[in-house]
Amino acid sequence: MKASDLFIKCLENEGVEYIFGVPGEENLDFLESLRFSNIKLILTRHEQPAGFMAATIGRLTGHPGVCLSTLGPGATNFFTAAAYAQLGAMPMMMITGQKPIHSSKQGHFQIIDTVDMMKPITKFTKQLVRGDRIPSNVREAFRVAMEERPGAVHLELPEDIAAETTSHLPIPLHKVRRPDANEKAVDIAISMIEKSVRPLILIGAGANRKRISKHLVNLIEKTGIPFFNTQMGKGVVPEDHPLFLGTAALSDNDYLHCAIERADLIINIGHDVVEKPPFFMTPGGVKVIHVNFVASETDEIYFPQLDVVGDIANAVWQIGSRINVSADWDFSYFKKVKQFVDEKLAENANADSFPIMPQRLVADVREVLGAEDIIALDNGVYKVWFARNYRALSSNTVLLDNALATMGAGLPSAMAAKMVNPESKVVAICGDGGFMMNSHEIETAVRLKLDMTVLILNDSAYGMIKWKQNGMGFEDFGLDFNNPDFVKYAEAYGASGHRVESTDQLQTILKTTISTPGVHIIDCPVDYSENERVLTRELIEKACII
Ligand SMILES: Cc1ncc(C[n+]2csc(CCOP(=O)(O)OP(=O)(O)O)c2C)c(N)n1
Ligand SMILES: [Mg+2]
Repeated sequence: MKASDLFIKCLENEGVEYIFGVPGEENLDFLESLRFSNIKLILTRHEQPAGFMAATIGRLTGHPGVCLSTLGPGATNFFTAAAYAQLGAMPMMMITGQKPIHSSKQGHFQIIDTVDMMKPITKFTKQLVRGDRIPSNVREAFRVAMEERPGAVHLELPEDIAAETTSHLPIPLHKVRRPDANEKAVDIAISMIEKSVRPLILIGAGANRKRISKHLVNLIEKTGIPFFNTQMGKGVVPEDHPLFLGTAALSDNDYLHCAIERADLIINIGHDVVEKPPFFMTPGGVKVIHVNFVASETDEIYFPQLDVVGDIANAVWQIGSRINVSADWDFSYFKKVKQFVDEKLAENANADSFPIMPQRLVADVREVLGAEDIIALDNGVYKVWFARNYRALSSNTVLLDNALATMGAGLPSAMAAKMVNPESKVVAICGDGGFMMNSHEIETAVRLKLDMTVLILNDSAYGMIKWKQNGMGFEDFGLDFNNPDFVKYAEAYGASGHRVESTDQLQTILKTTISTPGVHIIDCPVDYSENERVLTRELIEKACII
C-alpha cells in the first residue's frame, strides 16, 4: 500500500477520531488517504487553534489529539500550540509535511528545519525517512506522548516518503501499567502526616488528568484533613466539599495563604512546577510531600522533603488505607480561614451595578451551569476571578491554562471540549483581547454545528496587564484598544450575537444561549475597578488575624 495509507492506518490503530488542521500541498497524499478513513478532518482557519484543539482532546481523553499542517509557515504556526501541550502536560501529536527529501527542485523554498525547531518544545520529534518505518515511529510517538508526564510529539512526513509503497502494517497496541509508588516511601509519608499537627492537602494539575477523585475523597474524609487546589487542580474533589479551603489563584498573600502559612505539612498531590506557584516554599518553612507520577523538579521555591513517585491514584489509596487518624491534628484555625474565605468570596456576588463586577459574573455563570458542564477560559485577569471564586464540581470542568498561560486558547479548547463531551454545556470565557486572537474559529464552530456559548468580557483593553501596570505604580499607558461590534461580528459568521446591557440580563441571556442550539457570542461589559480594590489593595492590607 501507499505509505500515506499506512500512516492513516497507524492513526486508526491508535484510536484517533479527529485530525485538526490546515493541509498544504505537501500533505496531499496524506489527505487523499484520509479521505478513505473514518477519522474526521476538522479543517480550521489557522494552525495554532488546531493545535490547541488537539491538545485539549489529549487533555480530556488521555490519548493524543492529532493536528496537521504543511511545512514552513504551517509548522511555525504550531509552535505556540506545541508549547501549550508540552507545558500543560497534554498528549498531542503534530504531523507536518515537507518537500521531498530524496530530490527536490525547489531549492529552500518554504523549508525550515521543523524537526529541529520542535526540539525544545516536544518530547519527541522526527522526520519519517522510509515508508516501512511509519508503524514503529508512529507507535513510539504515541507511546511517548501519553507516558507520564504527557506532552507534545511531532512527526514530519515528506512528500516522497508519503508516496512510497510499503508492505508493513501497524504495530498492535500493548498494555502499559504505570509503576506503583514504593511502599517504603508511602510509609515515610504516612509517618510524616501522622506526626504533623496542621497538615493540608494540595491538589494540582496532575490529579486532574487521571480519575483519582474517589481515592482522594476517601483520604480526605477518613482523615478530615482540609484541602486546597491549584488552578489546574480544580474540580478533582468537588469544591462544595466542607473541607475545601479554596483555590490558590495567586501565589502569595491571598486569604487562603493564612492557612498555608500556619500549616506544618503540605501533601502535594499532582502539583507540577509549570503551574504558577500556589505558595512559595522557604527554608525552614512548611514541609512538603510531593506525590506525583514523576519526581519533583527542584526549584528555588519548591524543594520537597519527600517524593512519593508512581501512579497517583495508587499512592493516594495506599496512604488512605494505611494512615491512622491522629489525635494531635488541629484543624481549628483552618476552619476559621475557610469561613473567612467563603465570606470574602461571597462579597459582591449579587452586586447589580453595571458594567458587571467580576464576582457577580462568576456567580451568574456558576448559577446557570450544572456540575458536569464545562467552562474553558482564555487568559486574562478574569482567570484569577474564576479560579478564586468559581466552585468546580467535577474533574476537568474548568479548562484553564496555568502553564503556558497563552491568550487565544479559550475558544478552541471550548470547541474541542464540546466535541468530546456533547452532553455537557460548554461556555468559553474570553477577554476581548484573547478572543480576537483566534476569533476566526467561530466559522469552524458554526460549520461543525457545535452548540456552545462564548462569553466575551469587554473592557476594550488588555485588562490583566493594566492591573499589573497599576500595581507597579505606573501610569495607565499603551493597553487600550477598540473592539468590533461583537453582535454584528457573530452574525457575520452565522452565529447568534447577544449584548448584556444591564447586569440582571446576563443570567437570562446565558440561560437562553446554553439551551438554544448553535454558536452564541455574548458581549458583556465588565467593571475591572474591582481588580485593584480587591486583588491588590484589600489583600495588601489584610492581616492573618482571623
Ligand atoms: C499570546 C499571549 N500574548 C500576551 C500575553 C500576555 N498577557 C496576559 S493577559 C493579557 C491581557 C489579556 O487581555 P484580555 O484578553 O482582553 O483579557 P482581560 O485581562 O482584559 O480581561 C496579556 C497581553 C499572553 N499571556 N499570551
Ligand atoms: Mg480585555
